Amino acid sequence: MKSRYTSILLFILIGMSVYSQDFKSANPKDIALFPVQNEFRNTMNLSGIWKFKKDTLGVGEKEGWFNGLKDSRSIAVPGSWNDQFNDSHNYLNLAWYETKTYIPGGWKGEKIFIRLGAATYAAKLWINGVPLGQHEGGQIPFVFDISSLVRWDSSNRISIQIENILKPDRVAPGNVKDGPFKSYPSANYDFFPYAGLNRAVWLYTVPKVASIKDITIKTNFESTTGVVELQVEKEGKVKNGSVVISGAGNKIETPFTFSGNAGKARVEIPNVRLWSPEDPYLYTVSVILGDKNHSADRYELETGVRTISVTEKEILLNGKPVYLKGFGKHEDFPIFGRGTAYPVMIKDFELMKWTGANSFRTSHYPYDEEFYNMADREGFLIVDEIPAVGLFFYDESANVSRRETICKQYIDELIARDKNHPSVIMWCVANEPFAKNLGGGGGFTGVEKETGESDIAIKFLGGLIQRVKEQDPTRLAVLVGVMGGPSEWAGLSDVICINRYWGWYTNVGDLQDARSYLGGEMDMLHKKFKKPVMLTEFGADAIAGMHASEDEIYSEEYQVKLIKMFLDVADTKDYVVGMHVWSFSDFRTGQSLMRVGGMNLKGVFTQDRKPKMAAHFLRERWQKKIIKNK
Ligand code: BDP
Repeated sequence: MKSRYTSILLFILIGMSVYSQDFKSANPKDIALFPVQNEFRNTMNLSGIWKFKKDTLGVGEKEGWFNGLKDSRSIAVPGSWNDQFNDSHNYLNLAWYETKTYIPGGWKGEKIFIRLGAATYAAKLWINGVPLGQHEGGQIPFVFDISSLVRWDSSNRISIQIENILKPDRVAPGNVKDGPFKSYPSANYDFFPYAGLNRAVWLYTVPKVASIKDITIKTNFESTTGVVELQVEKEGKVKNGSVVISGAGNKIETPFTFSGNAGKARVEIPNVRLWSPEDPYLYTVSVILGDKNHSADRYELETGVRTISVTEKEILLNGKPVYLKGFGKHEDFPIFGRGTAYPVMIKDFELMKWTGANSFRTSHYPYDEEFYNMADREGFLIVDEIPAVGLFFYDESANVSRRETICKQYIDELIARDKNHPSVIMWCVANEPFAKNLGGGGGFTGVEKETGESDIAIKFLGGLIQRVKEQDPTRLAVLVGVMGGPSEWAGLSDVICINRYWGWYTNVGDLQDARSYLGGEMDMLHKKFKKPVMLTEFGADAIAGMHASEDEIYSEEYQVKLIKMFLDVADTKDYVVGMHVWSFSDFRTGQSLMRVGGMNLKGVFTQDRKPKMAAHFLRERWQKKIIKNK
């Protein structure tokens, strides 16, 4: 009897493993090159109206919903599903998306890929009913080769199963027992866990015989000569290639040969025009595979020549001190949720420029690729953050190491995707990793040491910083420390990045005391680590239209006064390299007594981008200087 059960169990287990093997995991390297249209490559953007169905009972996979969604409703892609309907705001469980498309006949003989810009949080993908791949991580693209599954004589069904179930062993985590943010839904972070196909889905081709897989560009300059070093990865039997860099009156062609699948080129640009916020000049870099007359593939991108480095007190852009003025942001807007909405993006850049800002942090996850293209063109400096918010270490070790594995995957994906953007100057590996006992601030309390929490955290966070540096030594690697957290964690960062809420969560309403705590703490951190300090968050909630003649929290006046106090204190410290106000605009959160109407109201603009008094104040203040006068 026993052996019969054992064999049934074995059978089920084998069945399960065979089944799960059908779904390949996405390879971070495959997202390196954004789909482009040129004489060798084709693209098709599948944005539009798709079919959608919630799978509340979790039966879709068993019932074969990938063979065609029945009784579905319509949904816009891209866009979070939560606010497109009247009954799904808090729904985070399984749901299915489906669309159908013909593939152009001209694509025959090419390699065909599907790229999902962001499926939040985890997705499984079927093409024409055949299981293809899966991906975990809600704000980073992933790619699969679909060439062998394409039908040419009928339309092709694309089925995607998505869920955003909040779990402690995910990143960002949710449903954490005793987590810091008590809200519904129970995310371990302070923004709404919007779910679904939040960015566009693309089909695209690359040439089958030989193609460019990846391009990594590193820039430098010596006197007036720019130095561009390229690493090119390819597939196929082509032996040589060339790179053409054009811009600022130059067109420089440099041939190179491959050793295996890797090729390298070094290009010198005379009288280089360096990239900076004041002059965000972009060169066009065109990589060609094969000979000029028999080329096999081509990929073109725009990039800037610039360097970034750090001293004890400064961030240097092209060897000159630069001061970061700007915001922590969110991708958030009514109805679309976290879905890409380019008019909103354009408006955000317009408003950031209007305030005189020159930078922003992609808190708390990577944004849509167009944000980075815009920042390159408009001269904004980006702190590019992986979706590692709400991390904690006082947990079962299996959960901690699962979160660590996912963070490493995010780093690989983010660097693969964003490494050629001159606007990206820092990689941020975590926002506010929590210690069990906040309140240390100046350093470890005995408790983290006793419980081993400090060792685990240092290994975890230090490992992430290290991974970034191995992959990209040309930029800064940072993490953002939480108020009251051990300073040793924040100290792992190239720039001491801290979020501080003196005058709001602590010393609420009392800006006098807040001022002295803030100044004292910044001095202590700089003295301890001998690194520049940046305030990555500070701010106060303000209800647009609420006014008060005396210091009263939630009034627009108090928000202005608090922001002014922070900026005034920072101006007296020669080691402060940047001030990012939290937040650019009001944004949706889970529901809690702290969040009236499920909104965080720390925006200096409202959610629909109307300026509060604080936005006018910043415009007055920031328009005055871009580079810190030393
Ligand atoms: C910090 C977080 C940010 C929150 C902010 C706040 O980094 O995501 O929205 O504080 O409380 O804890 O407003």
